[in-house]
Amino acid sequence: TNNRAKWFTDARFGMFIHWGIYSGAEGVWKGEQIRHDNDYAEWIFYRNSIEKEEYLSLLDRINWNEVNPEEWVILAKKAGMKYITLTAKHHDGFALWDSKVSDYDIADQTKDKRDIVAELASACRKHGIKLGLYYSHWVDWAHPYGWNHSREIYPLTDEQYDEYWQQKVIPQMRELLTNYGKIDLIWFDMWIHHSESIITKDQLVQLKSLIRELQPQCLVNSRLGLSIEEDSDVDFRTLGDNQLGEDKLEYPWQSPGTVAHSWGYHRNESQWKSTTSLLKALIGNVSLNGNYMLNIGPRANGDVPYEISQRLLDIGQWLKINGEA
Ligand code: JFZ
Repeated sequence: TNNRAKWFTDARFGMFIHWGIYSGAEGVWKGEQIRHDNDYAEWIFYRNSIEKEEYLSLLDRINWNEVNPEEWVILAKKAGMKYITLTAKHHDGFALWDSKVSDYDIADQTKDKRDIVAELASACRKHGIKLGLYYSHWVDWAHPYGWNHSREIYPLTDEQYDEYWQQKVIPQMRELLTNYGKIDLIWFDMWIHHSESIITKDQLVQLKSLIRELQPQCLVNSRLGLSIEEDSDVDFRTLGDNQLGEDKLEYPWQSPGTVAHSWGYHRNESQWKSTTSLLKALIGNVSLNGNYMLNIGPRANGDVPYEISQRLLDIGQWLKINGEA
């Protein structure tokens, strides 16, 4: 463990936010549900083979007068959470900030040139919440050479993949680490080891070095694709989705969890975990020196579903009465 991660292990409880174009689809495209057993709502672009340009039409479902990232921060505070991780770019490749790298970003696609990363960053600073950004580095469905699952049928060359890497990933990460003040953590998402993928170790090391160069205090999670065991310079380990801790570990770690099933908002969600089971997950992890990062999937207008906000407020109440403070 290094000093960088001290705030993280002290924090224990965080908020994950999956919000993006997919939030407007709510898990349904042209009357059809997600075409897959695993119906994560944020996968609709890929699962239902939506065209890149047509996907943007979902932006019309966002009422921009109502979208206010500060409300997410206020909810996190009330829940007793100490940090937030927002999907700055999920697998759909769409950037929630003003990216100059491509026009597949929120500022270029909205009238008032909104920049959700900037808005969230200033709200976090105002309320004393640490800021994390999720960046899908491995998977990108919008870039012609970004990885997606059909690449098993139409494989990319290493040169093409590196073109995606050098022309999109590296410059976008540079933007995020340069234009938004202090970033407390970057949350990458690659659930296999790099040796099983088109990504090379050199590319991952390049990315990690960029972070260390531009923001030496910024934490990096193990889903970068280098394992924490082989590369102790990764700051904390992310367990599998909804996988809780079972043992104390040598290094800082975290479980990402959902209140229901999907990460992005899905209108037909039915299996809600009880407040008690969420609290047990948090307490169990904390008892093993781990963290719990609980997801909210706001609606297109930014509203947090009642089923989620209610549970978060209940957890915050419990922590206030029974927690350390
Ligand atoms: C990934 C994403 O595909 C998903 O949309 C969401 O963002 C989630 C937090 O991360 O999905 C995963 C990643 C890792 C595992 C399972 C699903 N895993 O390690 O078990």
